[in-house]
Formats: sequence, C-alpha cells, structure tokens
Amino acid sequence: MHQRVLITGAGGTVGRALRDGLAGRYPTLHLSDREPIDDLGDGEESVVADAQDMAAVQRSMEGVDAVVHLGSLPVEYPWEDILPNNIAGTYNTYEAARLAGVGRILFASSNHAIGFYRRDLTLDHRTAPRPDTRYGLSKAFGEHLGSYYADKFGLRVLNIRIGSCNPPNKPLDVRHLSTWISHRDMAQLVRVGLDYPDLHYATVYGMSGNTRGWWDNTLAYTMGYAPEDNAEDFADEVAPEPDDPVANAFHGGVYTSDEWHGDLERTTAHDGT
Ligand code: 15L
Repeated sequence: MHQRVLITGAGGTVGRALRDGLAGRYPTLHLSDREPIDDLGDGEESVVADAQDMAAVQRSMEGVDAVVHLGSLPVEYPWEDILPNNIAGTYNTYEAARLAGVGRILFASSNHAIGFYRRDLTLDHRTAPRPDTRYGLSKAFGEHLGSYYADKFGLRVLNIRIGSCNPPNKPLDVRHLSTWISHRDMAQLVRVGLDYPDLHYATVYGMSGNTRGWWDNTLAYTMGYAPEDNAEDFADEVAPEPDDPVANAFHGGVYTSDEWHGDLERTTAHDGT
C-alpha cells in the first residue's frame, strides 16, 4: 500500500474530489499546488510548488510513493502558457518522480487528447490521440511521456482521459451525458489506478457508467473500476446541443470549433484508422 501519495494541482475541482474520496485510504495525502492549501484534514499535508520550478517539484517528491499529476492549465490557453505549465511542468513532474524513486504516476489526461474523433466512433484504450486544442496536445504529450518513462525507467503509469468532471457535480449539457464523471467515480478510478498491482503503462477513460458513453472503458473495468453513477439520471435537466455543427460532430465539443479553420467533410471522413 502506498504510504504517501502526492496529488499535484490539488487545489482544483478534481483535487477536491480526490481529497474527499481518498481520505483515510492512504496514510498521507501530500497535496501540492501553486497556491497554499490551508483547510487540511486528517492525513493531509500540503506544499506550495509550481510545476515549472524543478527544484520545488523535486522537494515535493520527498518520501512519496505514488503521484497523481493533476497540475496543469485545465482548458485551452495560448502556447506561451501551455508550454511552461502543461508541457515543461509535466516533464518536470515525471523527471522529479524518477529521481526520487517514485514507483507510480497517474496522469490526468483529457478527452481533448482525442477530441477530433467523430461522435459515431467508439474509442478504447488503444485509440491514438487526435488533439483538438493546444491543451489537448499537451495531454497527448503527457501520455507519450508516460509511455517513455514506463518503458525506459520502469515507472508504472496510468493515463486517465478525463471526460467532464465539473462543479457542480452533475452533467450540464447533452454532451456531458456521454462524457460526465461524478466526483465519487473519479476518486474510485484513481484508487483503482493507485492500487492495481500489474500496471505497466495503460490508458483508461475518466467517465461514469454513462448509457450514452462514447468510450469503451473495458480496460478500466478489468482493473476493477465499477462506476456508481450514470449521467442519464440527469437527462431531463441538461442544456441542449449548441448551434455549432463542428462542435456537435466531434467528441471534444466546442474545443474543436474554437479557432476552427478546418474542412469538416475531410476531418469527419478521416476516421483515424
Ligand atoms: C477538460 O479537459 C476540462 O478540464 C474541463 O474543464 C471540461 O471542459 C472538460 O474537459 C470537458 O470536455 O467537458
């Protein structure tokens, strides 16, 4: 059992869900964020670290057995912001983990790493990235970085392509009926990833047991994930699809149509095989 689990970016929405869902599960949750976290509960300790600051990241890894790497910009930004925060920051996290002898990393990837697949295609753990933004591209980079650290240095790595894990804890629009993950399912999936013994390098989807899900999460189920929630329970409450044919064509929704100058016919015709 991991004694000390580092959660980077612990001050965000997913971090809050994990703090609630992992409380008491591991002796110490070591919470790192750029801003101080003061409302510590039993078994929690915190450190201030910016992923761009390698020395600070290295200090945050001391005595850590496993890392859940959430710390990044969570939506699209200009390249000047994505590069240091999401790309260099994720590299620093992996490299500091390796130097500290950390055995396992769970990487918070995103559905935006596969955002340009057509909605009539069901994706699984073998599906290659097809990023819809610079943000999604940074998540694809993080996934490949994990592959390299698993094969080259023996870290055990799980990428979780998170769908929609929002505040409030419910699906907000029709797309979320496919992509939503509840906070407790998110925490359960992270527990599975931390505890599953026979992990080398794998990718799963951060999604509840959604009736309209676009992702075949068989691998996560094989590892022991058994989601408790289903976005369908909120189907009567959600907002309709936007009036946006590009967004409505692809898994990534409005992240695909943002800055769009593409060819819809050609992009949908290319199914990624
Ligand atoms: C994400 O990756 C974002 O972090 C989150 O804010 C949502 O936009 C989510 O994807 C989504 O696709 O709904």
